[in-house]
Amino acid sequence: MSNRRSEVMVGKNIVEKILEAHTVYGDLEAGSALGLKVDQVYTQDATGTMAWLQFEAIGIDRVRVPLAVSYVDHNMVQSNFMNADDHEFLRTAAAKFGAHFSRPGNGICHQVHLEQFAAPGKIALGTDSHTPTGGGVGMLAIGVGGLDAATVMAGSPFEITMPRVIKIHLRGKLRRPWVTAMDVILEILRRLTVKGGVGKIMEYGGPGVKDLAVTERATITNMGAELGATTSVFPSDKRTLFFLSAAGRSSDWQDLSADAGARYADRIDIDLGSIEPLIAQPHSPDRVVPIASLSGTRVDQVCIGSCTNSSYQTMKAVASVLKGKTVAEGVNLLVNPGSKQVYEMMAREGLAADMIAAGARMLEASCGPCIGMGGAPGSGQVSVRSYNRNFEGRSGTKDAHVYLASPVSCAVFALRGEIADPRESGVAMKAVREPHAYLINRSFLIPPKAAKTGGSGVKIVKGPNIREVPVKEPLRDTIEAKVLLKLGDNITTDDIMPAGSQVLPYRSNIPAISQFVFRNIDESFSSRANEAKGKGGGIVVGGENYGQGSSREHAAMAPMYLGLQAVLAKSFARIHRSNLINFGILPLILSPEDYGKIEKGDRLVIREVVNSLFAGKGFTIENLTKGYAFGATSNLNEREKNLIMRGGLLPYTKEQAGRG
Ligand code: MIC
Ligand code: SF4
Repeated sequence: MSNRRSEVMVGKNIVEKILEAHTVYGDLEAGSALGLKVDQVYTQDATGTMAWLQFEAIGIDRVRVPLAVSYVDHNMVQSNFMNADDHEFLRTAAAKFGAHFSRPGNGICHQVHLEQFAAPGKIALGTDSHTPTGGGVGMLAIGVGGLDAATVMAGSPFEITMPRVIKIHLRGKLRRPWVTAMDVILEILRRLTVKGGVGKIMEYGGPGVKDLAVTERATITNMGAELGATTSVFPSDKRTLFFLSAAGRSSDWQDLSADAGARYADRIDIDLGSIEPLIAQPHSPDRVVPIASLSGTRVDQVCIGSCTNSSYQTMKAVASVLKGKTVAEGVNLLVNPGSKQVYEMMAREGLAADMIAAGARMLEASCGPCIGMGGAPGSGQVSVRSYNRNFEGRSGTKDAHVYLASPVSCAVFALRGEIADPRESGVAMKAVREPHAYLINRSFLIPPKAAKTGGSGVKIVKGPNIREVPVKEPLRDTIEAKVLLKLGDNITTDDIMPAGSQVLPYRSNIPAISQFVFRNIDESFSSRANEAKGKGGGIVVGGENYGQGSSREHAAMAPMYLGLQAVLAKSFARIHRSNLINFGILPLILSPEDYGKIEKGDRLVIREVVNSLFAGKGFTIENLTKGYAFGATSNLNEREKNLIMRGGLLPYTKEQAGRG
């Protein structure tokens, strides 16, 4: 395969090194389509039921990647049979198809994966947007939709449009203990915003890297998802070796750093020593200000944990803040440790006891309040969380005010009952060091059966709420449809397809979950979409960065089920754009002027859709209601054009498999 970049004798960055070692086709020029061989794929239960149903629908009897893991961490409330049925489906599907199964209670996928499997130099895909957590050990870990994961597990290469690689150059040292890795990523979000990373991979480097432990690096790469970045990655160095040795996996280590003279599309400089304790205000992770500027704000709820801040060291630091004190009256403190391993260490060393004595409500090792699975704040309450997202309504309470801050800052707020600069709070904290050995207990990680015997004798168990994957008809040549909704910038997938304890149980049942599409923005959306379905279907109009946030393909699949034909937006977030294409919905880009003219209720017609798609000259759209025409473009590559033509990735993959 030709690789223009490698033919020129220049130093390589880490991203190029990893990608080059995995290239199946294409080249590393930014903007080119690149096919990659993937080492690891993991799923979580909220996206995983669909991913495994799709894998089953492709018709392959065993995964064709070196490592596949199916985690259960999101849908843990089990208020009826549905969640538990999904867990049983996932357990039996993993046994049948050759994946590890991480039992409910084992922890949040990203934290467990970091502890057990993430390795420098590898490429991993995960059906969750925070998969980049693995970048903390020097792995290129990318969040994708379930169908992309299913096709890769079935043996297809993973195709990406080569992103631009940005260097984040770190120098200096964090002013510990009150300034943490969480403050670093909040500072980057403050500077770059939630769309600052779209089309980019963030590669960390510089002398400041060695100041950060792997778990701190993982906090930064985890929340790099909020920049909209494809992924983020750190070098693999002595601290990586220390972490992997403590995790019992020193043989997974390799040295990985950028060559001298490596080139980057851009560079951002950060002096770790100048960062102060920061906080993101409602309702976006980039609304970041110094904590000091909000001092005195009353706090009703504090949540500590999630995949962003779940390491043993983090929990130990929090325990040392809480030890011997009592959570303020009127504050609810909830703690969800990231993994069983962390939780067991906390229990054995008395850290959990210190938290309980202080009044913390200890939750299980799962996503919990982060995704509105319990722990919703009261009406209009202020909740400060060490999590990664504070989108409106995501907590389960529409009018809650959710802030994001570091775990130790959160612990101080819980004691004080208000936001306070932790450095001036008078609260003491012990310095925490990385352990030389983690307590390794793999009892909740069921390995796949040997390839020889395979899963042939295993029966996959599907409860009554688990429904077939819906498939769209091939792309229409004339799309005439009504604008059902016109939205602003940065619409999240939580806006499109809400989560929370009411909705998540329907993740395996698209007809049922489709009733909740856009529910928090427009209660009548699904009924209006159903009505429009018989009359050509619907169109949604969005602003910049449409579909930011989660990887949930339900935000494309359920609208597709409701008859959505196209989304017209000023720009799209990466994973959601792929999900739209995978489910046959046309993502079209329109200019700010044309965006300004369209109104909800307008009837639009796009003629010669197929021709326009392949000719690459753009689409002409007529606004029948207002009587004018305008242009829109699609930036689909050849593969994407072909698969959207057939109605999406599932029909396309089946057709390819039939041919092969
Ligand atoms: C999230 O944090 O929004 C989730 C829930 O983990 C999602 C996945 C999902 O919707 O199931 C994500 O980040 O991709
Ligand atoms: Fe779970 Fe929250 Fe992490 Fe998503 S962001 S994987 S819901 S802990």
